[in-house]
Amino acid sequence: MITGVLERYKDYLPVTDKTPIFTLGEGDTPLVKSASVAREVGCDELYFKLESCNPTGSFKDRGMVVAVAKALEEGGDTIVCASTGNTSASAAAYGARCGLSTIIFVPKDYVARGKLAQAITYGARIMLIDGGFDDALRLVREIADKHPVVLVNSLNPYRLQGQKTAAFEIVQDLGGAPAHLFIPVGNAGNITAYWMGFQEAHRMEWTGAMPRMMGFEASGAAAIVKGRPIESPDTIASAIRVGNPASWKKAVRARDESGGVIDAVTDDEIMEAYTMMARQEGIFCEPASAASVAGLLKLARGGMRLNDGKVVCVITGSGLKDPDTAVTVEPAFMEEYPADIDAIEDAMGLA
Ligand code: AN7
Repeated sequence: MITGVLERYKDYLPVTDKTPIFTLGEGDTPLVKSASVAREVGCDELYFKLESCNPTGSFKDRGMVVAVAKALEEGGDTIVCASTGNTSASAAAYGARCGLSTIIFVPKDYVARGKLAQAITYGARIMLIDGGFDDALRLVREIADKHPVVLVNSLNPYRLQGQKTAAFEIVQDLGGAPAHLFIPVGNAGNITAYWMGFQEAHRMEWTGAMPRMMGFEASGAAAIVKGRPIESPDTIASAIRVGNPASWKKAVRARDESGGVIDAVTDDEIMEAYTMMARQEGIFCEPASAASVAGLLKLARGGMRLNDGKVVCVITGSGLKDPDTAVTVEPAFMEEYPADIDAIEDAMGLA
C-alpha cells in the first residue's frame, strides 16, 4: 500500500488537522545503483534517484500534493501555474483528482509533447503564451496577485516543502547523506528543496554528513553560472529553458553553504548523457534530467575524484515526456520489411 508524501511525512510538513490527506502514489521512489556510468566516472557507489517513477512521471508530484492539499484547506477552488511542462502536468493531475479547476500557462512551442498530452487529458485549461517560461511566470504571478486563484509554482512555499522529502528518502535509503548530489537546475526550486531537506535531516540527526550540492544548468540557459538573466534562453532540455530562475538566490545559498558547484552543460553533453543512461543503464530519462548525469561526466573527465563517498544523481523526469527528442537519436537498428518470413530470415542472416 502506497502511503504518499502527505501521510508518510506529515510530521515534517505544514500539515494540520484540517489538511486533507490524499495521494496519487507520489514519493517513495527507487534509488537504483549504477551499473555502468559508475565505472565511467570512477565512482564506487553511484545511485540514481528515479523521480521519473512518480505518478505523473516527474518530481513535481511531491510538492504538488502538498500545495494542492493546502489550497483545499484554505478554501481555494482554482489553481494556476506557469510551467515548462512538468509542473503543469502535475497540477493538472492533482487538480483533477481534487475537483479543482486548473489553469496552466505554458510557453507556446516549448513544452514537450508528452507533458502537453498529460495536461490536455487531465482536463486543464491551457494558456499557450507567446513567449518563454519567464514571460508565463510573470503573467501568472500578476494574475494570482489580482485574483482569487492559488499559485502552485515553486514560489508557493508548500511546493518546496513537499519536494524536500526526496532528500529524506535518500538519507533513509543510504543510512546518511551522500557525499555529492548531482541535480539539474532550471527555475532552481528543486536544488533549494533538496538542500532544505538535507539540512533538516541533519538537524534531526538522521545524517551526520551533508552532501555537496552539484547543480547543472543548460549552457544556453545558464543565468546562475553567468551571473545575469538570459534574455532568450535556448536548450534542447525544454524543462530547464529558464532565463531568470525564481529561486536563484536560494540556489546560490545551497551551493555555497554545501561547498558545492553550479555549472553548465551543453546540449551535446546532455544528449550524450541521455543516450548513455538509456543504453548503458536501462534508464530512459528526459533531457533535463540527463543534465545531472552530463554534469557528473563533465566533472569526472575534468579530473574530479568521486571514489571517496556515495554519489546520487537525481533523475527528475521520464523520457516518455519528450518523444520528439527521443526519436532524433540514431537508432541502434531500425529497418522496414514486408510482412514476409523469408525476407525477415534473410535480413537476419538466418536463411
Ligand atoms: C524534468 O515544470 O520548472 O530547478 O515548470 O521538469 O526546480 O526548476 C520544471 C523543471 C529539472 C528543474 N528536471 O527543476 C516546470 C519546471 C525536470 C524539470 C527541472 C524541471 P527546478
